[in-house]
Amino acid sequence: MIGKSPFEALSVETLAGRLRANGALCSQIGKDTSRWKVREVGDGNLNLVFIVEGAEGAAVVKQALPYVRLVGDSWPLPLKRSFFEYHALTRQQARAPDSVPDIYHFDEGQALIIMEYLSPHIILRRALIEGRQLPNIAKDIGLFMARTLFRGSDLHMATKDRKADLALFADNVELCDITENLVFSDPYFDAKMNRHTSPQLDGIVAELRADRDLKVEAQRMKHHFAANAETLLHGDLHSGSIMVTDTETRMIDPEFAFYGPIAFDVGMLLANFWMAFFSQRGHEQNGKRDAMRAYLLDVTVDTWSAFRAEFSHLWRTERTGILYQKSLFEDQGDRLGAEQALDHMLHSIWTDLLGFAGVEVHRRILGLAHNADFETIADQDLRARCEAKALKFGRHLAVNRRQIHSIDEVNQLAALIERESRI
Ligand code: SR1
Ligand code: MG
Repeated sequence: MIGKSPFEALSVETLAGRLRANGALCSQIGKDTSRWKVREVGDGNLNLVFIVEGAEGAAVVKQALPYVRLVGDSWPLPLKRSFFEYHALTRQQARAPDSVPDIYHFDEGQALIIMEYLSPHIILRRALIEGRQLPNIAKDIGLFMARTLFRGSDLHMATKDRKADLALFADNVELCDITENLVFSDPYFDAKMNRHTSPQLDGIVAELRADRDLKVEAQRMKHHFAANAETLLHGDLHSGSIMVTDTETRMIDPEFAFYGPIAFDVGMLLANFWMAFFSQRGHEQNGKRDAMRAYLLDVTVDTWSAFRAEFSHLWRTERTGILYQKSLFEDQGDRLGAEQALDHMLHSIWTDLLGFAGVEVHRRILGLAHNADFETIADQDLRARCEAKALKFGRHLAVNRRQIHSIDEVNQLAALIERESRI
């Protein structure tokens, strides 16, 4: 029985005994523990994730560990990340209904969240590696980002509530620290936990680390991330944090939730589509991936377009916070003034998301936490060629972001680099 007892990690063997009296779980899956089947399926970098099936249904039990699972107990990490994940999920559910799993139970002491088992959903990253084209992801993710990022900001919230939330999530220090180091700094020097495909990428890695313009831009992005508490971010919105079927899309795992710049989530997400694009060459043995590559570029266009359209709609209909008050614009008959301010805002988001996307691409190839898109390419030379192209692309985004004016321009560049044979 779990209650106020000290934290103890669950295991496949102990879960049923420890959660048998949990009413929320029993009401989802049935009380008869002799019928419970427990599997540990966590393949992320940090936590335990169990699927528990009973006579009447199934649920997911997610538990934080007091250390980074990927590295081991030499890297302690506080259990309170589960608290931030729970609170982020409840806010995302309210701001973008049906976009996250339903939550059945939260136990702060055991750092444990019991939530909806999403089935037959699979992780989006896996689907993209398999070459599956999901028709709804661009619209669903674009809407999710616009709704959560707009409604968690001073554009919409009562400022008292936003400040309370800002204070609440400000304590997610250790997870921010991971992002601050792993995303913005480690890739650009010889940090201890870095790794890359070697020796194939050694030359490019040395070039990037000696690239002053790139280092300066990466630090400007870090500064922007750390100093702009604009909205409640998901904080780790990559294709491994999204579950899909052909018709449904759900965002999971917001344990990195934090008040930061709107462009961060959008840039991280788009970077993962661009990495999926550059990795396709490595998965081509299952058939030609030209159509998949075209699909992925279309997804970036459609995601950005869905985000912009919904953000603009919310700007016009739900701008109830302290920023750009209607009393200064629409109420004075100055609708164009509000539109002008919206254009400025979308332009800043655009420029910044390119910077965040550039560094995200770099850290997934040069830092500690790689992604399966590249990692599952068994042929090291082929993998290195895909990665080298992505690195070049990422550098262009980070350094030249102010001179890039449309997503079509970005995608033309991606297609050009992808076709280059001498890399
Ligand atoms: C040590 S944690 C490494 C990465 O895993 C998470 O999913 C985040 O992306 C983090 O940066
Ligand atoms: Mg995660």
